[in-house]
Amino acid sequence: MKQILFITFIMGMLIGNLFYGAIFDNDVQYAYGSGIERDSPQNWIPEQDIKVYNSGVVINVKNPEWARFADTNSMDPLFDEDANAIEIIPESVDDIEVGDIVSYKYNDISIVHRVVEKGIDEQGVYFIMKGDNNSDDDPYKVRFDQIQRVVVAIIY
Ligand SMILES: [Ca+2]
Ligand SMILES: [Ca+2]
Repeated sequence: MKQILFITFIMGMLIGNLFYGAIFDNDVQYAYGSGIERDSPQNWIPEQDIKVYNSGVVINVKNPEWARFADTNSMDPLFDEDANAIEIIPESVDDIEVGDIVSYKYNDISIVHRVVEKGIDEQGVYFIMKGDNNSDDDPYKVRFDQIQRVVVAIIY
């Protein structure tokens, strides 16, 4: 039986009613520009699983985990130490694609970087990771058993 957990963000206290109209009346917002296409995260949470009410926001997601970040700057400007994130545990190697932001174990630390390459070698599937703000890829292949979670929402 699949269990659905609910996360409720009480935004009513944080965002005044005046701002609701400005934010939520526009269904689609455009980030205008002429930049090149880059790999973005997959659509982990379908639109119908995000409910926006006057009193708050409910995101319907299975097995959510709360996450915070260390101030390493490697993912600036996307998120920094004050951001919170919702992460989920991926079920299989097929779930992870280029563009996703995942946390993985390396030695005793947890690193949160973006998948920039997915390939196959003699040991199976591997991922190459990179901090958005780093000039170089992480210098090793990451395997699925090192991957802990996938970032599905960032909250500022
Ligand atoms: Ca894109
Ligand atoms: Ca920083």
